[in-house]
Amino acid sequence: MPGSEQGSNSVAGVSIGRRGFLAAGAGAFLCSIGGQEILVEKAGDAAKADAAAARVKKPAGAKAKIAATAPGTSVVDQLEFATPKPQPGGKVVEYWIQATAPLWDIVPTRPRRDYWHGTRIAGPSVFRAFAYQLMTEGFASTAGPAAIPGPTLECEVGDVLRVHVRNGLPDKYAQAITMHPHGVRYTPDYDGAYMGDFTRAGAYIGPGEEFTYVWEAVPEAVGAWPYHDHGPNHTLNSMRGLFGAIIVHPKNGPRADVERVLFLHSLAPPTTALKRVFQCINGRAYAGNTPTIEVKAGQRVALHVFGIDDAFHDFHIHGHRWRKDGGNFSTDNQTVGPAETISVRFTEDNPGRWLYHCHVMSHQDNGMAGFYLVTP
Ligand SMILES: [Cu+2]
Repeated sequence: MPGSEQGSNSVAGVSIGRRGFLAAGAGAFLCSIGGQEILVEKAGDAAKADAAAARVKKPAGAKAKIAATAPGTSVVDQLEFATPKPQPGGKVVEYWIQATAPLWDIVPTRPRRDYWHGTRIAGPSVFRAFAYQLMTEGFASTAGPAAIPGPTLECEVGDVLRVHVRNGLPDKYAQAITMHPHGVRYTPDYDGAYMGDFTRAGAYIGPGEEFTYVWEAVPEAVGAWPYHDHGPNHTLNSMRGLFGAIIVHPKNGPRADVERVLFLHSLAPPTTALKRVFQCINGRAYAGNTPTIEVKAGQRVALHVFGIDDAFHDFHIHGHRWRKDGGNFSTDNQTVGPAETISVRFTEDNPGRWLYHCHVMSHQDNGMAGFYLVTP
């Protein structure tokens, strides 16, 4: 019963009728693109959403000011903002990142295999993802694969993140994209959220265009946060891979010896045009395909776990426990909702091969699981 756990009478915040509700139960979702609503409910509908997104033109006010004639315009739309600078002792941390559209294998082992249950997984498992790719300075060349999740952006309190984003989507998938951060401080220019007539410069990066976001690592931003596309087609694009992590470290603070980001999300037929839903960790499904985390006894471990679809997941790791939210009580199974992060921290003391997985049964059985290996 793939995807049946996603039943809801509201998809992407929009109420839909009974027919839509039933479709949503099968993993559908509603994209609102340039005022047009598209229910992406079956394989191939993503192409319709892409075509609609390609027709969304750059709003007139996008380059500088919001058009004063836009209905509902407000004084807030005419505000101008200074570009943030690092705090004394802080630095500018720069990244160059390109959005592109790689073919992505959800179950790359051959034969496709679930190494937890020791079973074969029937194919196919390759789909057209959208992903952020790390580039070298000035977009000179690629610095890593286009991957799910995208590059992890790291800095310390007092720093400023300067993130240069290029829309490198191939012509067939050409449409505006953005990068919207959580957690860090930003002005409306660097929000990266498309808003029709009220769109600012960083909220519409057209095909072939570049934009530089400038975000502040304020003290309250310590922790791990997601970033994701928030352009005209953000629902579909976030579901198919345009997301990644930001980690803000305390200034000169102690760091974990092993730090990993784990994104919990589904890849369902409306997104992938594949036959079935895969429940994924970092774009892969089933232990042996999902990240295998290797740790030594005595190391300080930080696992940042994100929900990044429209379901609630939880994170369970065998043989371990941690303080929930840094409080007085321990847990070994913690819930994580959409665009929420939990940071699981402990000092490793239990060698062996362990499972980690979402404890929603239909998720764990459809691939949301992995191995955690501790050497003495
Ligand atoms: Cu789950």
